[in-house]
Amino acid sequence: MLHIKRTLCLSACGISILPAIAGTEKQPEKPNIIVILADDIGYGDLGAYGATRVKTPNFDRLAANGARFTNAYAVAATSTPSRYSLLTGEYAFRRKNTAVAPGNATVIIKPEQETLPRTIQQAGYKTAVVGKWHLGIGDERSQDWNGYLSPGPKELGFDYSYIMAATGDRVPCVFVENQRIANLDPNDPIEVSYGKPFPDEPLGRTHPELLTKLKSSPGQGHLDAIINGVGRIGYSRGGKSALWIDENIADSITAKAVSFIERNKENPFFLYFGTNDVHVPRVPHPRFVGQTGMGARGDAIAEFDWSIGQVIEALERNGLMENTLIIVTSDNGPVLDDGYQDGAVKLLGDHKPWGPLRGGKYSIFEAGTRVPFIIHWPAGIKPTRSAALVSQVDMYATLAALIGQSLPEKAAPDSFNQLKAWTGKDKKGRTYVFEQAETHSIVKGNWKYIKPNGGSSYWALTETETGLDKKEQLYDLSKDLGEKNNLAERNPKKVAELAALLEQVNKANRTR
Ligand code: NG6
Ligand code: CA
Repeated sequence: MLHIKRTLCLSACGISILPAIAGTEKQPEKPNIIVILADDIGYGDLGAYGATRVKTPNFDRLAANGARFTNAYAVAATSTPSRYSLLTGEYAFRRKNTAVAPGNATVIIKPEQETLPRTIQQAGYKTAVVGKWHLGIGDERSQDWNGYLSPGPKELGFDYSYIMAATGDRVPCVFVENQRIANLDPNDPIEVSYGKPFPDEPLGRTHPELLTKLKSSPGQGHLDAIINGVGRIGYSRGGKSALWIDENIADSITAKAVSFIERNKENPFFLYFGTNDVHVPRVPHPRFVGQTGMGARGDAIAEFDWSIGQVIEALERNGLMENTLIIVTSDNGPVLDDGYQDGAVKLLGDHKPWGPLRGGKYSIFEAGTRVPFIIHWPAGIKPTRSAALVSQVDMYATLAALIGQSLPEKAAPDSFNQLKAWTGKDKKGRTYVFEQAETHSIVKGNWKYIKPNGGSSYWALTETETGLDKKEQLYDLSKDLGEKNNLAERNPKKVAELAALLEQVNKANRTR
């Protein structure tokens, strides 16, 4: 019924129906688009990518019936730059203030910039962001946590928003719905500070006995405000009725994702759903606790899979599964201890969050940015497994092409249309992938080149080999996926070629 209605509307409204996807007879109507962006889920964390101890049946089902990529990359090894690149089609290093943002950051993507949601919106879609945002909100003059926070998602092209401003471990610990804090009592306003603490508010560092849900890891901060028995980064006071309960975050945001789908079943929609799982603090709902025997991190993966299942059910209930394109991927690679003693290290056992790759979150090695990436779209994509080189920076140009929306000249400066790779017609994908962590790297063909960095704060966290950060590195990923054998000295020509390419990307303001 719904399908017929929409097709009729598309023709009656004079909107051109999508061109047939190459090689298929079908003429799909405009697909709904859902991007499910996990937080800190690694290459090896999900069943379809080799995990066995944690069960991810919902993800695996989408993977089995869709396109599954083995060489897919987030642009950066941390959240803010990764998400910036996905939503703008621009490498984050080109812009200031795109490193991991504090909870009171002002809006990082400027309203005058072109964005993926706005381009999709212009094609007649209803657009929403639900869950983790981490791209700042408001500006210096107008960031009023007790009022309307603008600019924000609306000004960037999202019709509806229900967001966590930054991360689970950063204040303010509240949901912001359509740019106002949800459930805020005007008689108990919230105050937020990343400078001075509020006098008389107990802090993690002064009142460790109040850290009842999770203890912070020694030397890793998370000792400022205490919310829900968990120490956070940053200070806040008041706003009690609006504070989230960590155990319920997945339920709350998943419910909002589902109700957006329900509200928009009669028109094309774009849902950008950033889960809080499996970022710290990991406090999954009690119904997941103990499910994996791997502690909070494993149980949070199970919770993540449950969220996917809820989205699938909502689509099926409304007959929308066939023509909804669902992407599931992650913002950066995995980390075990990211600041709380939650058992992730102790209970890991033989689970390999990073799969066969080296490094993890924060790292320029493969596990920092190579992530699970699947696309499920029965109407347009046959089940395939692809080793094509794909990057989240291409989501903008590719989705625009998919829905027949031309890109404004200034839009998506580093984004290429990879529709053929997405649909399995092109086995190669990009000619190269650019990655950003504490330094930059390029993957091209079999080769991975890492630019020397000269020492940086994050390197110390991820690498212990002395001097590695000062050397050029070159790995043959076809033989050495674990990046153990630095071949730079033996292959000066390859090093020169890739170093030159990297510099070219660096110097240009765009690569498209
Ligand atoms: C780090 C935090 C870490 C996490 C990360 C952001 C410390 C010591 N560590 O600075 O806990 O919040 O930032 O993660 O504060 S991300 O996935 O959002 O990029
Ligand atoms: Ca992340």
